[in-house]
Amino acid sequence: MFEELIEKLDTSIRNIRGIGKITEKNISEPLRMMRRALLEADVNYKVAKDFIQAVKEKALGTEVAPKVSPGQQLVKIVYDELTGLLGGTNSPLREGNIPPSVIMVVGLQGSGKTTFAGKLGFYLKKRGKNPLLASVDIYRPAALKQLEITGKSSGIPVYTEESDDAVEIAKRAVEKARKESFDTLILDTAGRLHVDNEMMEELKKLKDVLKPAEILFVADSMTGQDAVKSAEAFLEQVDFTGVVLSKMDGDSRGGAALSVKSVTGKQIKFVSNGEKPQDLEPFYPERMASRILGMGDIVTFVEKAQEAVDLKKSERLAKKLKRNRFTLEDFYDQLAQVKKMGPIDQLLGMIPGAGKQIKGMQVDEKAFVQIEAIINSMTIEERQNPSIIGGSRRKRIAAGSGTTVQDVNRLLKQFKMMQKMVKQMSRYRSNMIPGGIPM
Ligand SMILES: Nc1nc2c(ncn2[C@@H]2O[C@H](COP(=O)(O)OP(=O)(O)OP(=O)(O)O)[C@@H](O)[C@H]2O)c(=O)[nH]1
Ligand SMILES: [Mg+2]
Repeated sequence: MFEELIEKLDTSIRNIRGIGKITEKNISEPLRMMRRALLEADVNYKVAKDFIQAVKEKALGTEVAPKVSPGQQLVKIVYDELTGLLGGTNSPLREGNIPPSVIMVVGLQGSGKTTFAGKLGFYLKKRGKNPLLASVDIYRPAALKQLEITGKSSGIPVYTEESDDAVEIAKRAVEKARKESFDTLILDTAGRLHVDNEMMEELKKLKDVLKPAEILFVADSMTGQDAVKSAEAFLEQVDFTGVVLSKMDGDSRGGAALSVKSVTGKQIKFVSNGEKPQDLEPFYPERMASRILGMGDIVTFVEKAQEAVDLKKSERLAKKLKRNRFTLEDFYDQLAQVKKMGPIDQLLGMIPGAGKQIKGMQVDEKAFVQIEAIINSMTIEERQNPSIIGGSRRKRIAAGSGTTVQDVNRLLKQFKMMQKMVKQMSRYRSNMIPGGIPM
């Protein structure tokens, strides 16, 4: 599923990952490649264009979080946009107030309606529901037989009736469902080669009479952009509530599917990817985006770093580091941020070369409170320029913070160590990690 898109996007994603700094110039070529990959994978032209534009604007308007490389940040932005394009979050099936909930299945001829109706029955039954299938395809006698076979292989009862009035059949199917305590009625409708008035009128009538909880439009993903066009036509006429992408197991380019949500505004609810009853998946935009980009790990990493670190403070710190002005206040801020991120030793492990230098420096809860008290007892001048803190000042600070001179000494020593380390790290890391150092 989406194989071709995944393959096409792979190179441009790798290029994006390698970006050293997010500037208009740096990102324009990789984004152009990405746009081309989307178009080649059959994504609607306007959708691709808007997508790239949105990524670009976000990229230029977002600060890169510390500990995250600009490339990783950009991948995260692409992921977020893609998730949005696919519908944001999973949208479960709606249920009606009074059973049975009616689910109408609509779409062009051969799009996969009958197959999907059977699979949906199977899916619901596995989740403890008690569905009934019915066909209102009055135009092809073979259609009833087909649904009966489908129902049998899925283990779902089927209501059929030979009549030339679709609405009457549907009413009686609802009646049967109600009487026999089926909680869901899946109604398979007739397809046409092209959207025509007679067909739409019939669907509208069914909709008025049945008040379905869901009208699912089955889009044959093999037909590419045509599926998107017919979706638009159906939307205008019957205003369906959700989309099913069928035949996603085929060698379709899949890109059309990416456009459906954005063109119709309706959520993709299921992906149908085979002919067996179990070949049906509920659609999860986030998981799909992750699969398409193959980048789930980076996304989680960037999210974690963004949550934990105060961007503004890190930015200020980065500036200070450039001017070699790392003060005790910054020291305190950094400790506070590090604490927010989780167990210290785990974090130290993530900083190459840093672990050994800070070893022995205890940052437990109590020590932290003490450090705060000591720093609070200093004058602004002392915090910004600790070298002026001689013996008598140390005594005063110890007394003011309820600690001992030894405690103050230890803190000043730790600070000096940190300052030295920061200087070293900023020398070889500040170019790689815009926004600051990891601690
Ligand atoms: N590979 C694959 N084939 C599918 C899938 N869904 C349906 N098909 C096949 O596509 C063909 C048409 O499927 P149907 O379910 O009969 O389509 P329909 O929309 O009910 O067709 P009409 O009732 O004639 O409008 C059949 O040969 C199905 O086996 C799918 O997800 N994957
Ligand atoms: Mg059918």
